[in-house]
Amino acid sequence: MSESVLLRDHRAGVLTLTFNRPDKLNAFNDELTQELLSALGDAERDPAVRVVVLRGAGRGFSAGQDLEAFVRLKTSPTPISVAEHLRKSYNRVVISIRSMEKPVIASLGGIAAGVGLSIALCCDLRVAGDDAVLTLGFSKIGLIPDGGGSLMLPLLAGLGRGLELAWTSDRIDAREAHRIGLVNKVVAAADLESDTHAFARRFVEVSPIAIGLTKRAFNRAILPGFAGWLEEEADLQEEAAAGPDLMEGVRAFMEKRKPAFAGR
Ligand code: T3D
Repeated sequence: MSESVLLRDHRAGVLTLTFNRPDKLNAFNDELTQELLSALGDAERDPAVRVVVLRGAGRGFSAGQDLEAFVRLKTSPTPISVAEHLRKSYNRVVISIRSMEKPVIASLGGIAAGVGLSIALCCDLRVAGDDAVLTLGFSKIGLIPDGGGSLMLPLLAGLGRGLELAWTSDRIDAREAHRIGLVNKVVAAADLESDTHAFARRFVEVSPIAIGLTKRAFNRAILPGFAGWLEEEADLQEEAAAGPDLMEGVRAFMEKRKPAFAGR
């Protein structure tokens, strides 16, 4: 029997969910997305779960949408639109993260790219190993940051820095991510798992009432339109995906060559 694409480990009030597609740099296919959604729902309902940690198996957190799976979705006899796909997958994941009144912490080791990075940015807190590399990656395939990335990136890093990272898809290391406010702390890569668990345990000690209502207060103060913005973001992504640039970008990535964008 093949191993699950999402591993669950519940210890001392901390539920760790591990994306487990290491041979694909934990890129998201529909199976992983649905497993994650289901695990987040269970975590929200289970009072024994006080903190949730998201991490990736192997040498990365996640490389974002699985581009091979994406090509299959786009070229199937009944293709679903990009906006539709976002609404039934990533938007539900990040709404679940933001609305759960418990801390959700991303533990970033190795690469975090595309919607993998967006999901991490939608978490409450981020711990990075000193081997972490963050890149938006969307612009390289003609897309905009989705999964809440177009909101959380400028909120955390500021407008100018956010736009620069989104437009260039430059890779930044853990220290730079910490300097510009994208991660809360940087630890030695070898200690990432244990240090994240110890950090998560600190929130198990705090009153769950204070934890939950503080998150609700911050959400209402700073992100009151989060779900509505995701709808608009999905529509913009649909516009970006309407022309040939998206498939040219994806094919160029898979063929390991530079894309020749038509500008549409
Ligand atoms: O409808 C919708 O839902 C649209 C929503 C889209 C949301 C998105 O996330 S769009 C963005 C998708 N992600 C990307 O564009 C990132 C693509 N990957 C990369 O840019 C690089 O691979 C990384 C920066 C992530 C890592 O670079 P590096 O040099 O460390 O590794 P690599 O050699 O490029 O990749 C290693 C392998 O993973 C390689 O396969 P191979 O050659 O060893 O067989 C590569 O093809 C594969 N891989 C990496 N990313 C993906 C992937 N396979 C499928 N999907 C991926 N996203």
